[in-house]
Amino acid sequence: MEPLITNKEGGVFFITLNRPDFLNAINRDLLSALSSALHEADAPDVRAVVIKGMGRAFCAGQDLKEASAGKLDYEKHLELYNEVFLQIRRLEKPVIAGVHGVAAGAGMSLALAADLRLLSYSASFITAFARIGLAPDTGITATLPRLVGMGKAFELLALSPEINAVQALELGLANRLVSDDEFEETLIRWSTEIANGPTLVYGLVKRALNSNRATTLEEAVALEAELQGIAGGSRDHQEGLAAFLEGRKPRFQGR
Ligand code: T3D
Repeated sequence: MEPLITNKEGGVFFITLNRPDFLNAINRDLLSALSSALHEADAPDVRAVVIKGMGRAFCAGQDLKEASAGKLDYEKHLELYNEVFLQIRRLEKPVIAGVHGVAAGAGMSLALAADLRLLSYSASFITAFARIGLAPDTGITATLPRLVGMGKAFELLALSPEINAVQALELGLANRLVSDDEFEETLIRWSTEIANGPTLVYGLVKRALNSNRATTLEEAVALEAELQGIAGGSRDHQEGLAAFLEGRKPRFQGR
């Protein structure tokens, strides 16, 4: 069975982790397939990316059977995880994690690397690293404190409680929460809506939020001005202005 399935519908590139018998735990094959899929998603006709899991979970993190078979040099292995994290963060288009069932360890890191998270009520998060005597990885130390603040991030990473979907929404780990029945349809509808948006601007929003350059207020406004220079010269901006003046909805091309 292929560890990962991809398909494109309209401007949305769907990536489905496909090891349902192991709650989509990430082994080497799945990790490299994920990296290849993210390369493929970096095409101009792709305007939004969805990452989701097959079966009853989003992803249970590193395949611990592979890890315990002693096949892993952790530091080396993390280069692959880090590559995937950076690919998601550097992709200048919205990445949406569709989380139903559990997202644990590197599975949670993967969900938090995305720009947006749609959860179903069956979703839960467990950082899980400390539970098995590991330090947090795959970018979660960069994303989690930004979403929930330092104190909560420490609690989640150190004590590793299970966070249910409602708690996740309250903490800011979810953008939207829907019933299990509505989940698939909402994921398709929402990602399609997003894929029809001003993709170039979404990419610039992501670049600005990723940036560590903005350490002072002066640097923050300077970066905003640089990115506005790009957005202000785009076709989508012209279309946005024209649509406003003509009293109609804009038809964005993503450029
Ligand atoms: O460099 C590096 O590689 C280090 C990177 C590490 C990053 C990490 O991700 S560390 C964290 C790793 N993940 C975990 O510690 C989570 C382990 N799994 C669990 O704690 C539980 O499975 C869950 C809480 C996620 C779900 O529990 P439950 O009761 O719903 O399901 P289950 O019965 O435990 O699991 C179902 C099957 O999936 C089961 O297989 P079986 O017995 O039916 O053949 C189970 O062994 C398998 N499975 C679940 N998680 C993993 C897994 N198999 C391999 N690796 C897993 N992570």
